[in-house]
Amino acid sequence: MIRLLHTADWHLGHQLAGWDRAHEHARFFDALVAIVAEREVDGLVVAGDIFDHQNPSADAERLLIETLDRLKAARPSLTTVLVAGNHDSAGRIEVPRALYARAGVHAVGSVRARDAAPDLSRHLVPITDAAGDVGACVLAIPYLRAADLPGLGAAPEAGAPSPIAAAVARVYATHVEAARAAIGDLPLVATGHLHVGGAALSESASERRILVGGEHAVPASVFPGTLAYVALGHLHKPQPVGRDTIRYAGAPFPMSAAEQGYRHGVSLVTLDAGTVDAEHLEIPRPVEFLRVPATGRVAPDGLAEAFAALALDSDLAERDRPFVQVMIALDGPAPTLHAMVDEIAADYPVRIVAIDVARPQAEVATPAAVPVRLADCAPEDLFRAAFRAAHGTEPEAAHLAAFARALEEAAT
Ligand SMILES: [Mn+2]
Repeated sequence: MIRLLHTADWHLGHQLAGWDRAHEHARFFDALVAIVAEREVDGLVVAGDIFDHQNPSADAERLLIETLDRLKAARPSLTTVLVAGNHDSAGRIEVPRALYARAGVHAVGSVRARDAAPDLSRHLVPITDAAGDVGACVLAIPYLRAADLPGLGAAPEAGAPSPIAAAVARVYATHVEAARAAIGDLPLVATGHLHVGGAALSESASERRILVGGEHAVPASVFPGTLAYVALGHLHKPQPVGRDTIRYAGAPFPMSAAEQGYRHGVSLVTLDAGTVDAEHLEIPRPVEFLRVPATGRVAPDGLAEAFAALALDSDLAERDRPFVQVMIALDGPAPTLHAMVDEIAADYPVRIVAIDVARPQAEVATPAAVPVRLADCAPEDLFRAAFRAAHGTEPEAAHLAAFARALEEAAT
C-alpha cells in the first residue's frame, strides 16, 4: 500500500492587496507536516506554482527549504516530488537538484528528452512503502511551455482536435508508454499543471498564446486511462475533473477574495491492491476571510457600524487580522471612496483586500456608438463619459469647471 499526499498552488511569496501571506504559509506547513507524520505518507506531490513569482524572495525560498527539511525530519522515508507551475521559473526550481536528491526531493521544471526518448531518470520517481519496496511511481510532468510541446507549429488539419490538446496528449502518451515499459503494472501517478476542462475545444489562432498564459483548457482525455491517479495544479478550487481519480488539490488557502468559498486543503490518495481512494482533507484557514456586511451591502456611512458588529478582538496581531471584502452601495459619486474605507477600517482589526461597489443604474443617456478617432472627440465629452463610467452619474458644474481648468493648465 502506498499513501500519497497531493497538494498544489502554494504561491510562496504571495501578497494579497499588499498583505504578506508568509504567516499563513507557515501555519499551513505546520498542518502539512502533522498530516505527513500522522497519516504515514510515503510520497508528497506538489503540483506546481510552488512560488508566486519566477524570481522568489529569499524569505520565500528559505520557507520552502525549511519546510522540506521539516517534512523529512517528521517522516524520514518520505519522497517529495515538486513540479513547476506557470508562476515558477522552470530553471530555478531545479537548481538545488543535487542536494535535493540526498533529501528524497525531486524537482522538475521542464520536459527533456534523452536520445529523442522521454528521460525517465528525470521524470519517473519511485515511491517506496513502509517496508522499503517500490509500491508506485510518480510521472513528474510540469506546466508545459511551448518549448515542451513538439509539433505545435504544424498547421491543424480540418476537423482535428485543438493542436494544443493534441500536443499535450502526445507528451502524456509518450511518457506513460515509456514508464510502463520500465515499471510494468506498478501503479503510475502523473502530475500536471494546466487547465483541464470537460468541453470540446474550439480552434483559434490565439490558442498557443493562451496556453503560454496558462489559461488554455484541455480535455481530461489527454491523460491515458492506465494512470492510477492524476495530481493536478493550477485551478485553486479542490475538485475532480473528468473522472474521480483526476483531481485538483486546490490552493492551501484563498489567494483572492473570489476564493473565499472554497474548502481548501490537501488530497490523501491511497493506492492499495489495484484500488485508488482519494480523500480531501480540509485544513482550517490560518486567517479568516470575511465579507462585510455578510449579506447585502452597506453605504459608506454605515461601514463603521458593520465593522463594529464583527466584534473582533482589538488586540489581534496584524498577521492574524481577518481579510475583509467590503460590499458598498453608493447612490452618487464618491471619488475618495478607497481613502474613506481605509480611514474607517484603521479603527478596527481588519485588513481590507477588496472594495466591491454597486451603484444604481445610471439614468443618463449612453452614447450610441464609440467614436472611432480620438481626434474627433471633444475633451469635455470624453471627461463626461469617463465620469459616468466611474460614478454612474453626470458630472456637476464644479467637476466640469475643474476639468476645464486642468485642461487649460495642460495646454500651457
Ligand atoms: Mn498556475
